[in-house]
Amino acid sequence: MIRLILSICLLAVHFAGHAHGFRVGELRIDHPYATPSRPGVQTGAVYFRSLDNRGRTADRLLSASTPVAERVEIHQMHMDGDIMRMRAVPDLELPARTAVQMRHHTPNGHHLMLLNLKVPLNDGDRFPLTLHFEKAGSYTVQVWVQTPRDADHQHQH
Ligand SMILES: [Cu+2]
Repeated sequence: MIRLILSICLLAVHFAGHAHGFRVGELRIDHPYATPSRPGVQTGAVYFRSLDNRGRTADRLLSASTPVAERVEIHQMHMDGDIMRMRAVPDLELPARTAVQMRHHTPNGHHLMLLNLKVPLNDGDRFPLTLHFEKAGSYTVQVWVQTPRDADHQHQH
């Protein structure tokens, strides 16, 4: 019974229309999406509209995993002169009462990098992604594959 209640809470998808979201304890994971992969390219990127910690204590995203890729890295954008680049970071701090930006290529923003894709990601696909949080534990979200409106950037490393 407890387990049933728990799964109903965790599965609460409370966004209508073209967005979806998940709650894990005090964390709100708003609209996880991935850009379609390009032919011959073995990497993909997952963004969230936001990752919001509404609790009074900080948490941390430690890692992530998905059946569609061999490995997932946490990446952060940074400016290198005039060029926006990305680097892998060991984890992502989620301060109390703070929404972390994980939108498409915001300066200093984060995203999750999918390395060695096992299948191509096509517009309209959905795939599971398991997030491992230090305090909130592990939680699986559904990622929507879609082309963002400002998709004129190339994803470069
Ligand atoms: Cu990246």
